[in-house]
Amino acid sequence: MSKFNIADLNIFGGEKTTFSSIHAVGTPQTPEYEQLYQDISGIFERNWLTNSGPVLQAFEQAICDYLQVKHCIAVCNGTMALMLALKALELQGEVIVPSFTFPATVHALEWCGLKPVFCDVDPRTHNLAPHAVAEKLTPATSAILGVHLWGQACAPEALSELAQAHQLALIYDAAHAFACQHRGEFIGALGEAEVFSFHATKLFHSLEGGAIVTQSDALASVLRQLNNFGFQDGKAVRLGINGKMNEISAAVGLHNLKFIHQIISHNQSCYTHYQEGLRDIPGVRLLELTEELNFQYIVLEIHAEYGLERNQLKQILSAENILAKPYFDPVHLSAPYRESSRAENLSLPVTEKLAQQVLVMPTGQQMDEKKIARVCELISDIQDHAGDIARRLQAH
Ligand code: T4K
Repeated sequence: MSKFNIADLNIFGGEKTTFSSIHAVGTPQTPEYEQLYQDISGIFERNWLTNSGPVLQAFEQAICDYLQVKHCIAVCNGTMALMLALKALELQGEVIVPSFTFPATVHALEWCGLKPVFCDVDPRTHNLAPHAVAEKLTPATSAILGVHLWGQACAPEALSELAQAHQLALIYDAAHAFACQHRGEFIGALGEAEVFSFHATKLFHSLEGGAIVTQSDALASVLRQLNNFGFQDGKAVRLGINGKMNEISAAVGLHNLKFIHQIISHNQSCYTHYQEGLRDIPGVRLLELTEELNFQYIVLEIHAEYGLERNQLKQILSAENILAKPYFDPVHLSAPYRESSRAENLSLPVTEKLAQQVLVMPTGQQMDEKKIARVCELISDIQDHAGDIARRLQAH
């Protein structure tokens, strides 16, 4: 029997928080420093710090070997990787993209002079709904930019069929999907190109970083030029940019890759503990992850039956040092887009609803079975007293 008392909640002046230190979504995985320091001092001893150095080359090869892809072009971040992929494909006109994503997916299109056409998602997977994509096609459509949200493959069979039937390029923002599989194969070889983020908050990171992977020799060669000022043999042959990853980031990435199975297996067990702990709580849906994924995002939907709104729950948890995140605000409703022709009279009901419901929970090294049980018990106790809590929050 739980000894829960509303007055003990920190938000109402309770003296103790559930955790004495912060447990947040996105806390970086910490590598085993000693080995990493040796790798980094080697970089300074060689005095070769960037511009396709030996560590960068080893990192790219390691990614190719791991994902079983032909080419990997490592870059300074995932956003740059997206822009380079879009530029290399020489796209024009409109690109169909979800609005339920991190803004970088859509910003990359605008930075490349492309028009984002926002599309709704499937309420079950949170990924682009292929039937909705089909409805957005126009003669100006040049590509589909799918996002493997939360690491789940974004309907690749249906989107590939659509792309082929309409001669469209198909690219994937795989920022969440490093080491995730679809039908037994690593995500990385789908579409023309796939783009990863290796940002510090990702389960596999290089501090900042990203990569474009592709099976196409021709595309890889263009990408390598674009990523390095358009240079080929020291001469600018294209309008390139500087998207290069430095040696230290590559060393961190190479180092972290050694621990990837350990990290994923821990995250998978965290997911299972959340699954067990949240199973019987009315109004809480844990996004079901059915394939071999990296389990870096524990995604809850808070429905009306819970008795409190998602933001209220977030606020209460936050006061208990549990920093859950309400990813993502619909991009079409954000300042750069909402008053533009991109979002005029646009309604994306699933996206807009999910944006009110989704709450991503802390996972990774900082969490274990006991801590997750405490978090789930708290979410359950709050639900049991939702009416009283809502009244007190209003009076607060
Ligand atoms: N496409 C998609 C679908 C993406 O999700 C992203 C990035 C991209 C493209 C672009 O890739 P990059 O250009 O970023 O490589 C974070 C990340 O900054 C962002 O990379 C990521 N997606 C997004 C999902 O999460 P915010 O705005 O949530 O970051 P922030 O600073 O609020 O940090 C999140 C949490 O992590 C906080 O609770 C604090 C914690 N944290 C963060 C950092 C940086 C730490 O504990 N330590 C740290 O060093 O975007």
